[in-house]
Amino acid sequence: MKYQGIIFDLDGVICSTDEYHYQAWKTLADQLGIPFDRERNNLLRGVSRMESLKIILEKSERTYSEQEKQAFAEQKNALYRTLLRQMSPADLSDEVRETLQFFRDCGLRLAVGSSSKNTPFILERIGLGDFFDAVADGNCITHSKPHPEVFLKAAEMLGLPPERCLVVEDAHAGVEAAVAGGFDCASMGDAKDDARAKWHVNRFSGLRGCL
Ligand code: B16
Ligand code: MG
Repeated sequence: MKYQGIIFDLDGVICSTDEYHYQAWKTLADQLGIPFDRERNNLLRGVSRMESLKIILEKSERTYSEQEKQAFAEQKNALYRTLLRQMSPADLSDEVRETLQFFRDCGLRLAVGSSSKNTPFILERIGLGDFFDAVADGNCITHSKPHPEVFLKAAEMLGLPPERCLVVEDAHAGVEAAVAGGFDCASMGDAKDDARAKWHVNRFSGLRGCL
């Protein structure tokens, strides 16, 4: 088997917190009178919180101080975390749970590679707090996707070189990060047709065909 490990993006791959991100950013954008819709929300996939805010504020007619930007990001995150509290193990689909177990039974080492600083909280909510062999997230990196740092960190934590790991992503920024780090990438969801990915899957269970 070519791969000895798999590194999964979190939002949009393991679970769907993308809708909560959208609702929280939409509330902030409406309050500031900035146009924001689901199409624009797609640009925020995989990028950090402050980068996301920067993209939203590009459509603003005025500029904001660093202090105001920090306050906006904190406000968004507080609302986002309130929404995340609704999540429970029922938000992890049977398909994802069974496919993860299949990979584990194959002897693969499994990791999360996410830009989100809320990763530990989300994994806890969906009942995967202790499941992964390694978790690299927004709390342990200085460069967000499309920089490869988070995936390189995850591979290092797994004790594997990039060429032995498959990265699974739903964001173009994430596919770019994986390729830049020397990983094969399986893309799905919003990034499914990204030509830089080696594999293109319609659904999570389709990842079994990448081994
Ligand atoms: P937070 P992923 C990313 O997670 C999200 O896709 C992206 O929309 C979000 O801005 C980023 O996490 C930071 O999240 O505000 O929770 O730190 O897709 O890399 O798992
Ligand atoms: Mg994602």
